[in-house]
Amino acid sequence: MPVTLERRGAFAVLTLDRQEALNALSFAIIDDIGERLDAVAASDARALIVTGAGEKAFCAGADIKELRNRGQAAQRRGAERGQAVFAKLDTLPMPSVAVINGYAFGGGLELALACTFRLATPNAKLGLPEIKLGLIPGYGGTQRLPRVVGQARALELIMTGRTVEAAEAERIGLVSAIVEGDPVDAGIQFAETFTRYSLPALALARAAVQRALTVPLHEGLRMEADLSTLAFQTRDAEEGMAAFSEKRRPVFQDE
Ligand code: CO8
Repeated sequence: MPVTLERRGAFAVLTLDRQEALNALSFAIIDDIGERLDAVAASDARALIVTGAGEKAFCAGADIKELRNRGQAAQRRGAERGQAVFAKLDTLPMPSVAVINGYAFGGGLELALACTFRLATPNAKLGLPEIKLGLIPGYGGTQRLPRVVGQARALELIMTGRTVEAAEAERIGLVSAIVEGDPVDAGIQFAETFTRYSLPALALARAAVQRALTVPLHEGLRMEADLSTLAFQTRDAEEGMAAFSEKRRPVFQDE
């Protein structure tokens, strides 16, 4: 199976496994990812880990061989389909962590950019090299990369198509950390730093931050007031504040 979805304890693990093509994204694989993400959304997993099978690649991007000789309408539908599938990550009820364990180019980096967090193994190499093919990113890269690393860096990376090594990716905030060892274990270890918190509170925090760069400040502040008021209305907020007063660890129920 080129896309597998497994359960590891409280976590869902989605693995791209098409190693002969460095886990490149055929259109069929994009559809598979969409189906797996729907299954994750309906599950009680506390976080999703996304990674690539094998030692070499997270994902080398869209399947270049498939992109050729297609009409304009088909190209547009392809880009919109990829964008729609990756956008499912924005609205998953649980956070997602991409563990970039090798090449993450083009659509591969765009998949990682759609995840809530990104980690890199020391051999990771990241980039949006579409310009070298006479193309530009089409699965969200021109929109998500500047939101993560800023406009100037995004322009430079997209217009040169250059490769970013793991250390630079960490320095510019493209990944949160460089991790050693088994990628899935590393992703789970990272996710465990926040997944004991209330899932609704995590989702509200993520929704608020996601909108910070897309709306004017006054609207963002109003939306923050709305969402933080919603957080107050959860039972978990009551539990969290009670636990503080009673000097004990809170037990959140995701309610
Ligand atoms: N698509 C298809 N096959 C690929 C891809 C790819 N993106 N990347 C690697 N492969 C295949 C190779 O063709 C090769 O297969 P074969 O053995 O049959 O020739 C196999 O994987 C191994 O690859 P290499 O021999 O090239 O391995 P190297 O270790 O020498 O090089 C690289 C690794 C540097 C990653 C190199 O493979 C490479 O440059 N790959 C292409 C990277 C790239 O340009 N990615 C961006 C693609 S465009 C994109 O993602 C656009 C997204 C939006 C599109 C919207 C459209 C609707």
